[in-house]
Amino acid sequence: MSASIEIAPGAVHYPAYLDRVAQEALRDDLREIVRAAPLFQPRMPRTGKAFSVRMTNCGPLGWVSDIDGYRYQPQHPETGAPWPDMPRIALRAWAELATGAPPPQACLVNFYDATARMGLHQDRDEQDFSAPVLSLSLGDTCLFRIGGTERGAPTRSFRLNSGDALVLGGPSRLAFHGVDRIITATSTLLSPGGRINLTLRRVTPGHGAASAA
Ligand code: MD3
Ligand code: FE
Repeated sequence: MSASIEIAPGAVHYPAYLDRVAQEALRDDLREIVRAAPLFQPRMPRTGKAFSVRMTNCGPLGWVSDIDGYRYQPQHPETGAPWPDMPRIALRAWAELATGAPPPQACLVNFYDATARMGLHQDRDEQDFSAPVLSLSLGDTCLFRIGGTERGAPTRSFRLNSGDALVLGGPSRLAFHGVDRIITATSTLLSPGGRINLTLRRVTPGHGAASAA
């Protein structure tokens, strides 16, 4: 396994966790996932303002956002079909990096073009926060920002490169975070460029001692 760096308490960065062959395999799996579960444009609750990021999901549950709110649901919001299975490479990363956590239930897949970004937010739509969130990055590098558990706390910026994994557990599970920008032409994995991020999450409490360690 690659070396890891704790960038904040409970936030562990694994640069180049996936080698090029694994990145290509995951990219090809995602092509099939998007065929089965087309990208959709999430919208902000209440205002209906469109996100700049397009999304899809895989796994038993998917995260969706529309004028009515944020939620997890078992079907695609437009096709009504169940979400496709999670890629094996993503499940393997969870088994290896989210040690002891119960199985992931949702894998949100975010697609960034050169101008997309994601504002500072917390991930708190899950019923249980004891499992970490696992992020896998593919394609162009992004400048990502992480702060504390209160919005006003100081933030720090890091680059996430293609193949990097990031595990957000412990005190960082509820940290504010966002993507300030994509740094174009930093990877040849995706044509015509852009970035894909997968976040694997546990949504409901697991059973037994699953959240230990
Ligand atoms: C989770 N995605 O989908 S992933 C999201 O790169 C999201 O697409 C970003 O935020 C992306 O909700 C960032 C990495 C990340 C970083 C910090 C976190 C996920 C986190 C802190 C707490 C929980
Ligand atoms: Fe998030």
